Amino acid sequence: MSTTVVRNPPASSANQPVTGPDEILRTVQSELAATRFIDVHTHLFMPSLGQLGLWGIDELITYHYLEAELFRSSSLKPQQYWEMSKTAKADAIWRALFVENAPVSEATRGVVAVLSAFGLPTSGPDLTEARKFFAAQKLDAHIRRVFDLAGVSEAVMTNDPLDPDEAPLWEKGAKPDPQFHPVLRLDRILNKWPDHSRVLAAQGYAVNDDASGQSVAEVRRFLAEWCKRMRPVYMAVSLPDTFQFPEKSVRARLLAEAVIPACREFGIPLSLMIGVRYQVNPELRLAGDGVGKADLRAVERICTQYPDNRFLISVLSRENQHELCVYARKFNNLMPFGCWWFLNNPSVVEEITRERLEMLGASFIPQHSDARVLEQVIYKWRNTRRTLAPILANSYRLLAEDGRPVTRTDIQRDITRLFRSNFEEFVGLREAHGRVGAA
Ligand code: RAT
Ligand code: ZN
Repeated sequence: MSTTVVRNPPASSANQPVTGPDEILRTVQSELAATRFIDVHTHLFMPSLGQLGLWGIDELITYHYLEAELFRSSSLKPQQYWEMSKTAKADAIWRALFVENAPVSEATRGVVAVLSAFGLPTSGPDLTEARKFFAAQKLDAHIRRVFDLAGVSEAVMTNDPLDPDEAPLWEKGAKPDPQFHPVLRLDRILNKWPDHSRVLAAQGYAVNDDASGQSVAEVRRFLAEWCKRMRPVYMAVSLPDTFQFPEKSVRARLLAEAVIPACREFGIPLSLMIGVRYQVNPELRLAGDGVGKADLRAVERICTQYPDNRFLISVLSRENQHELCVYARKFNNLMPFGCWWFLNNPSVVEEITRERLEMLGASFIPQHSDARVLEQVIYKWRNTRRTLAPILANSYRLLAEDGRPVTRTDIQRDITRLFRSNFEEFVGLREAHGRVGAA
């Protein structure tokens, strides 16, 4: 698999100025289409992690983004919904959001785009045909086809060493896959220490409820063992809008004395996804989280205090985006990435990406898919390309108007940087991890 799927014109024409807004837009569109992206944060799993990976029509329709929308357009109560089978849930969502209403929201439109990509009916009364199609797919070939349709070469996973369904698969030696990169996810340890310290203790680590004594050293030992087992490209945690650093808390102590030093030892970044208000409506389960504006001085302190560490940062609140750009201008160990979850709508992505380009040039990672269900990468990356093409084209138009004509080579280099090499370099993907085969 190569970085680009369509060969570009000969070098001579690639270095000619691209003139006029229409030609600039067309060149940006063709380079976006030709570049295979790295999806830097997903909830997808490589096939050797067995049943953990979600795919197919029923998973697509019962995505938690759609579950949240169901309760706005149906009289079904969450309690009734949770008691239903997966197919009955999908049928209820299909009826409420796709048959009784036009699917105009971002998440519903995404399902339509996926069905259409596979030539399946997009406005049928039920899901019979789609179910038949997905039941006939063989996973390995299906993954390759989906990645081709999405224009991605690799997806970065979210791997939880304390998930009782996932950990044993790694312990047995899950077969690595060049299309998927592991990430050591730390939410259970950092956000729910009392519950999970007991799990660590049961595994033989000398930890206790208040993280005193040998606890911190033992967490570090746990992280080192998992880094050797998983070879993650980074460690990651999602954090509430109330996140502070430093502070007197188990989380801050574990971050400062175990996680950040372990990242340094293994030469990998730490990803902080900040701004979730957990379980604002617990009845909605996974769909029940909200958003809050965070105090990004915590990020400032982290970047200042640990200049030898690298931090991938995504913030959930729209109100925090400008500040994040300002911090990225101050600290080159901070890499802003993605427009996640409630931000992943064209109106918001447009605003954030324009701001980032204006303040940071091409030195950021514009988007990740956050896909939970394999086929979602098709619509999420299609939407990203569609939303970003005019924004990038506009930057080149302004540049040309100001006296510096742009070439296809300029455009190609920026797009490669934004969607591949900023990530590869920041995490050291092709060096320490030796996963060259993937792209
Ligand atoms: O976007 C999502 O699916 C959220 O539920 C979260 O998973 C978020 O992306 C996260 O990684 O915490
Ligand atoms: Zn996520």
